[in-house]
Amino acid sequence: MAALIFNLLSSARDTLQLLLMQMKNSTPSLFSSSALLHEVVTFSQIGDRTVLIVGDIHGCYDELQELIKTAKESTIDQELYLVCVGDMLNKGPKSKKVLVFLRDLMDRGMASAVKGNHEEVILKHYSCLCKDKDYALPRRYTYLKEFEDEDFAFIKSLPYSISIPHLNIIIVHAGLVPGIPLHRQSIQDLCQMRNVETNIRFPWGLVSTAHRKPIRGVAWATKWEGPQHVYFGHDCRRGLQQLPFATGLDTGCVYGDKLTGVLLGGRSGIHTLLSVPARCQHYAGKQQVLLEECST
Ligand SMILES: [Mn+2]
Repeated sequence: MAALIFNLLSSARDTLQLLLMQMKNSTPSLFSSSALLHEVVTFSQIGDRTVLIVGDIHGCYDELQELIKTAKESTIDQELYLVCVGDMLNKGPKSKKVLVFLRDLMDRGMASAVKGNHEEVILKHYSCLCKDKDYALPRRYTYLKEFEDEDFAFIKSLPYSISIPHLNIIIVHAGLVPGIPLHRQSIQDLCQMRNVETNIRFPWGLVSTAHRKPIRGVAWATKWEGPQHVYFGHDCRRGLQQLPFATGLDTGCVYGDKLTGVLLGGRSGIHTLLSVPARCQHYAGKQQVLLEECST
């Protein structure tokens, strides 16, 4: 009898979780735009190249090039495989250059990237532009006028998570809710969460809830127990986060702090953090004032 009740409760839990996921994923259309939500990058794709995982770039093209240069000097492998944790675009000065650079690398099998919440916002504006050619882009997004349809198609094609099994790692933009399998994570949580709250006790254990704002709960990475190590961005207020099974790489380059990456694997089996300083404060935060581009 006890087993029957447990099975019924488990079945109810699964149904409830599925419904919640479907509700979350179906609310805004911009969160259901990717045909391939979760990408797996295999050893045959990377080979013995060293992997460089880079935090939120936000159009800081010069710092990205500087970080890649530093990475190449730090490893015996001259060819890197670049992985971006999302929010490659927006806020900073050279989003189009970052996009063109990444697309070229990906075309040549030398990079992968996940979508961040800023890529989602870009797709939302693109959707408005498609529906209404007179749609007025907000001032912060007027730079999108120089984007072609194929640029937007490229952004749309990016997955929400990348798993690299031979390194036992997962890359997402914002986070993962502990205890929920990857394919059942909400797309919104993958792109936007910062905290997690373990707040509902069911007979089978505790259930966690994700929060966008770090007001309730704790940093999700402190509750993540693996087995895969997760590399993520999105949380520049907390800066570099180094937990046993998670590393937060958003160190606020666009706000004038630094661009951080981690160098992994390769022939030397390297595992080291790297960072380069921002050339200037490119973006002033909540005032939403785009500062003058660096003169250097
Ligand atoms: Mn973000």
